[in-house]
Amino acid sequence: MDLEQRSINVGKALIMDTVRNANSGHTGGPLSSFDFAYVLFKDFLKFDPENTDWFDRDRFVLSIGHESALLYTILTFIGWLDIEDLKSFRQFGSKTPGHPERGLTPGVEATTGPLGQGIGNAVGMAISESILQENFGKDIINHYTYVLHGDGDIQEPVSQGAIAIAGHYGLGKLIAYYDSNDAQISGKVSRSDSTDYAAFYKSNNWHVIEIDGHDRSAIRDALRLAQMEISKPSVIIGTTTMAHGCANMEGNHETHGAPLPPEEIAATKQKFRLDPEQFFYLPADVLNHFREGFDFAKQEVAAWENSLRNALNDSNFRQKWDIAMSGGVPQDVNWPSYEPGEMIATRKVWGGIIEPLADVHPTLVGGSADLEPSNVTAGFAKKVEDFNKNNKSGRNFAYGVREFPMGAINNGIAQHGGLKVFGATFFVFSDYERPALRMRALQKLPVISEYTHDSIYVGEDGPTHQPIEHIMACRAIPNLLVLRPGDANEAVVASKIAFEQSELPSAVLLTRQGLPVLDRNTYPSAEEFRKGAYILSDYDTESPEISIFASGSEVSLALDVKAALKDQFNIRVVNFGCWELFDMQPEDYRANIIHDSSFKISIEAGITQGWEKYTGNSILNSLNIGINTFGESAPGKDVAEYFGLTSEAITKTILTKLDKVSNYSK
Ligand SMILES: Cc1ncc(C[n+]2csc(CCOP(=O)(O)OP(=O)(O)O)c2C)c(N)n1
Ligand SMILES: [Mg+2]
Repeated sequence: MDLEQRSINVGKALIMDTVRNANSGHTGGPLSSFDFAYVLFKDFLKFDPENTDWFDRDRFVLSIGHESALLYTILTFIGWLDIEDLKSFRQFGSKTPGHPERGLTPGVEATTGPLGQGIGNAVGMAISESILQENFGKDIINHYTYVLHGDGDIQEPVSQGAIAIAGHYGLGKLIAYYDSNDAQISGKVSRSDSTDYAAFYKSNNWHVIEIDGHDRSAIRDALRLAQMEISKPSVIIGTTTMAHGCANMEGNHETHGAPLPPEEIAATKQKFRLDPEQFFYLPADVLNHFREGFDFAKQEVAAWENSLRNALNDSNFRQKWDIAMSGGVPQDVNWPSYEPGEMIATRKVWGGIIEPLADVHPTLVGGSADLEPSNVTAGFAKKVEDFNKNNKSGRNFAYGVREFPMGAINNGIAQHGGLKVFGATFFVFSDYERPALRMRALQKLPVISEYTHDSIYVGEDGPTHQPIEHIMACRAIPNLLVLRPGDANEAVVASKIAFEQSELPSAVLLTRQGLPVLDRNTYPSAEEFRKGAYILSDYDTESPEISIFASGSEVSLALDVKAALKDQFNIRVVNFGCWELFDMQPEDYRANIIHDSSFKISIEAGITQGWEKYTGNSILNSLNIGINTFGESAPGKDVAEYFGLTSEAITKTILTKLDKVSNYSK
């Protein structure tokens, strides 16, 4: 048996042992993809064996995240993990969690497991490579992005949207491998699918190569062909067999998500000419064989480091490189500011932010899911031009009506590093992007969502387009900053906060309708928004009676309510635009805002559920004003009136409530 076949057998035995030892995990798929993964990592993938973070490494995404045992085995061959890690597969605190987690395991580029999104991530990485190469030249940025996917990934529509974009953009250095093993959890793929995926990929402008996925020389030829095709992304569709190589269970879909029975493992090891009594066996001859290209890799890295040192002598290059690598915002941005007295829709501010930012931030990218005029990204698009197959230096993405692919792609851009990225749509369609929001929050990727049309003030488009539960649904995602500024100057601050993040993703919620620009001579600076909640207008006397917490368009409404009730009550108005930032403030700051004996009222044009966190839920001492049903189709003002979101209606609600409260207390 040649050393390569022996190495493959040893790798497959490691996978079987790893899953068996954990008594949990996936075996069948890793065995069907192993031939490809082995060839890719041993002979094609460019990486620095001594530095997982080398910037010009080829990227590899395991979209089929349940095949984690496959990836961990390969990472053990490389030396980034060891046998002890494989022995603690799926255990608490290990570097080998159930599904690959970026940031936890060296060599894992993307957290995967929710099928389909990894393909979008890879598309984002390939876009990044292309744009960064335009900026920094081929000596510095020149790598491939590989993605391994299965039947489940390609059935998820998010992948199909990302594939369409990749083909449209002509991402020639993106190479996918489809492990087509005709098995998924519930049986044969034909139970649920009769799509011709070769034709599908072709129609999406991909270069398609079909091979026997267990023929390693065919895999090598296909990878070379894929690398040579530079005008289109390539997919290698490998026809494979589930649990390939197993003694008795080859082809059995039940091997998908389970350890193999010990007898089957023993029989398979025997078939592989390995000792069935030996577990976690990884001999030196196999390791040395796998690592025979490492010396060459180290030379390649040294040459690259030399090129970078030379390039950094040029101050223009250095400046751009520093901005790209820092992930921050340059100092010299000409941020807009707005005068009191005007009515300005906060979405209008977005254009005023990203356009001057684009002037001084060469690696700022982003776009809208076909709502360019509404999201006010058209000026940006005109200024930086569309990225497409004929214009790799374009920095605007015309995503089309593809919110979820947009989200997954933007996550990939952030995973790659080097670009600052935003994606825009209507707030109501954040639902369509939500699974990507969750994955970016989980991975701490500082991607920005600009969500406009943030409430029922959308108006005539009606309940389908009016966000109701969305703001709370976003707040429910850990790590996600949900920023709802109250006027144009706060919208500038909220956007700055979003662009400054190095770890936290954000959703910037902006209005369709005009809002009064607050007079900052009367009120504290808009920079106070950074605290998440701040006192906009305090009690006028020592006896606190009512405090009102409001966000976004309801902030100026709260000020109107205060004005209407000022003769009867002593009222504090708190601008409560970002819960997450507020929760990060020191305790005494938070206590000052929340913990007094005032009657607490929240006002927000969305569901009230959740505000009790700050107002308390005492019937006697709190009131949550909002909308707990779906919206209505009518002009925004009329809808607001219908839901009682006017100063008159709120004043009445408060008076009625306080009247009842005083009756209870009697
Ligand atoms: C979005 C999503 N839905 C469902 C699952 C649960 N799940 C994990 S693997 C799998 C089947 C995948 O089949 P395939 O990609 O062919 O993997 P193979 O059985 O070949 O390993 C499913 C439904 C998931 N991980 N992600
Ligand atoms: Mg499958």
